[in-house]
Amino acid sequence: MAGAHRAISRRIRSSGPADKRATPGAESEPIRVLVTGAAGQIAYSLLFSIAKGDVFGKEQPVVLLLLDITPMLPVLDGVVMELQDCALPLLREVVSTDKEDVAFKDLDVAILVGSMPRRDGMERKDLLKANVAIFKSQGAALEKYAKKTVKVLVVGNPANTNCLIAAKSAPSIPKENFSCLTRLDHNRARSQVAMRCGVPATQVKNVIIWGNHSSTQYPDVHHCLVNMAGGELGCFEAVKDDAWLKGDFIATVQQRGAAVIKARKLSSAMSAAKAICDHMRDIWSGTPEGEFISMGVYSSGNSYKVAEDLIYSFPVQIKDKTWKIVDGLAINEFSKSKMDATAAELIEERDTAVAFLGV
Ligand code: NAX
Repeated sequence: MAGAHRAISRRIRSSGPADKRATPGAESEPIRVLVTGAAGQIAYSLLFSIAKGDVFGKEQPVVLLLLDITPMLPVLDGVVMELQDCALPLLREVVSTDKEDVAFKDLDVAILVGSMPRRDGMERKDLLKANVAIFKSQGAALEKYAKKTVKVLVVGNPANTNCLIAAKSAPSIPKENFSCLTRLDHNRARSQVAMRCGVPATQVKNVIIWGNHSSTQYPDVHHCLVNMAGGELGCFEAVKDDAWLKGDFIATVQQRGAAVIKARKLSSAMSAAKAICDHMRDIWSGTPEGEFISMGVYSSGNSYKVAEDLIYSFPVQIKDKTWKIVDGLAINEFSKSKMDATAAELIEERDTAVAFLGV
């Protein structure tokens, strides 16, 4: 019976010497990577990529810490067995637990996927309240147990506000170490443009997701470049359909999550896991020269007049594990109004969430 399952942490070590033979040069210290919601569907798509070196590099050993709630521990056991059965050279240890003090200990990276899902009949406020409690507790655990250099990526929805609450609950960890996932929206926008132009997604760069990871987000292609017909074209010139770019394209990206749920009867998981890998790989190794990507980061000090003290998605470049918002991009009236609308939603969400903090 799931509820009667022991709420303990379990450690499974992979064999050391054979691993070293299989991976020449893999002598560096393993990094400790936490994934929460580890028994869920996104984690199921994500863990293999992390464990095989797609995120932190092919020579970086990892210890995986897997956190889920107590009733999910038996499911987590199955995930651990599968990770073992992959026989991966970089995976040095797997720890599965329902305890925050075990899961958050000495972390280099925290990927916070688990959150309270919306249930039928649940008010938005009640959902926010439940998630404030989770991310306040996990922020406090980061503060108490993780390394101060830990990089924290929040995926669980509402991702921006959950990230803000976690950061506020970990005052001794730099705010710059926190970010939330809007890379899935970014990849969706990139792919939509690529399909329209008949080129691979790699030929499209510098789309921007502004604001909240919600249907108010603004996918902006005014600075996007498409490599086609032997040169680099601005997106509007490449697509040759302004009405689509200003209408259906934006709506498609904003509502893509709902469209996937309608078709699959489950929310995005494979594409979410891929986006998490892209996001964390870029934090770890940097963004390509001349390119920017989207992620939710602290708005304080931004040059776009977005309100302070929000986790808002901006175009960023990353070097030496440090992100910087890309400044000075021209913003027209069309863009400004959409950036303001998504900021207004985030302000309201933040104010409601912060009111719950003291409760
Ligand atoms: P699942 O319901 O499959 O898995 C979530 C897991 O989290 C469950 O195993 C659950 O037991 C666990 N969990 C719940 N509370 C927890 C807690 N306090 N500590 C640790 N684990 C806990 O959901 P899945 O499809 O994996 O989605 C996870 C989250 O990602 C959801 O909140 C979802 O809305 C969000 N998403 C965010 C995206 C983004 O771009 N920011 C895109 C994909 C996804 O929709």
